[in-house]
Amino acid sequence: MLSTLRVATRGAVVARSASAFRFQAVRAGSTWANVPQGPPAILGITEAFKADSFDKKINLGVGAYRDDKGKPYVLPSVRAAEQKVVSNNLNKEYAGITGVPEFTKSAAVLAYGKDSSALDRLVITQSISGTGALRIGGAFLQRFYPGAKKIYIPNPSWANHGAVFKDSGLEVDKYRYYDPKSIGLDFEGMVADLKAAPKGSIFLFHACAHNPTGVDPTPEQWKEISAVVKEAGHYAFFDMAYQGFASGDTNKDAFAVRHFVAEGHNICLAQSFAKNMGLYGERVGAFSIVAKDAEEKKRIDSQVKILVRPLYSNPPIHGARIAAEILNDATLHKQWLAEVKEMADRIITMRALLKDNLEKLGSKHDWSHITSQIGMFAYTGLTAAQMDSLAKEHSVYATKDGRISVAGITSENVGRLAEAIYKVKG
Ligand code: PLA
Repeated sequence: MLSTLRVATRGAVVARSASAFRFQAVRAGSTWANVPQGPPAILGITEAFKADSFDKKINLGVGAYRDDKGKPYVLPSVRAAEQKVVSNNLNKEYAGITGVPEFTKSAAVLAYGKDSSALDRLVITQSISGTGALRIGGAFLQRFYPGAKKIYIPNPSWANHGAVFKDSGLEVDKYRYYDPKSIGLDFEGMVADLKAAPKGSIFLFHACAHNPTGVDPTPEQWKEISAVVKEAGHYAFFDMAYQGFASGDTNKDAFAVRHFVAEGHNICLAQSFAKNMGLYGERVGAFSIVAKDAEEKKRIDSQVKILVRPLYSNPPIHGARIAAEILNDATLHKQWLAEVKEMADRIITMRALLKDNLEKLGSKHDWSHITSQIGMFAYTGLTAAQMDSLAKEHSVYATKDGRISVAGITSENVGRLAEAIYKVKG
């Protein structure tokens, strides 16, 4: 087989140079000869950033919090909790399939609220951070959702949502969300799309700090969305990757989730502790489903375990133990909430500074969306070509959709960033 291939290749390249011929021959002879080159993912931005030798380069690609010196930040509450975990001298045995119970119990309380009716009928499993939670959810819906195996995600959405759900075997469609003209929520379009979808459709909602737009529905709008979802018999899947990051208050940011549950929606939820605890690489998250009652909970729980076991057997323990220490220790919990608020506040300050700097430079554009948007990102409205110029001419790296991670802006680099944006956009 291989030699036939080589012969065929040889015949086809007679007229080409010897080096082209050798390359072809090697490619055709390899098992992976047909693997196509894919486009770089978000981490490709970090690679381009690292390869840039300019000392004032700025990386606003990935949504990772930086302190005002531009350095990765480990929360003091996390350091303290980690010390406690280490000094407890625990063993390294496997966790159960659904993870560290002290963690999942407290993660549920953080999301749903301590008095939530959902807590007694909640199926919850620890997950490989938010992405893993979404993937377990996608797989569960693919296997058991009684209606169409299709999920509607906002347009735009976090770039990975489509891929996660497609790889889970769901069809992916979009609903209107962002209006580039008003640089705000297309609430009417969103509601119209919710109403137009076939009854019993699955909808993904960003619980707070929508990525990439930083545009969230107001509490009043959430109430209306909940009513429309109920009327249509749709199923709500919440992705809460930024609890605390939007407002600085974990309760406020959980409004949509808690309102839906109070209104009788038996939602499912993906939680991440990457951003609000800065546990990015520890991969701490949870996936939960609100069941109808204890009997249903038992059945769902058994199937979640059957789903997780062949995926990764059971989750890592270290990060979950850290998060559990913080959530279950009153003093550490309080300290952590103050630190979340501090991070959210620094981001808000950087938004204001960026806008001020652009205005001082004489930019005639309306930059008010930079301060009205919330969460980690600013959706600048810059085109892919302008983002390219930012990278090539100004060593400012961010995603092509015009999203910049405000968490990467500092008092020192904000001036240069504003100048760069002003130069490419005016
Ligand atoms: N959901 C949303 C909306 C997100 O923005 C992210 C992360 C996740 C889930 C998953 O995060 P986790 O698996 O680390 O918990 N988005 C980041 C990182 C911050 C990334 O793309 O990987 C972003 O830069 O968009």
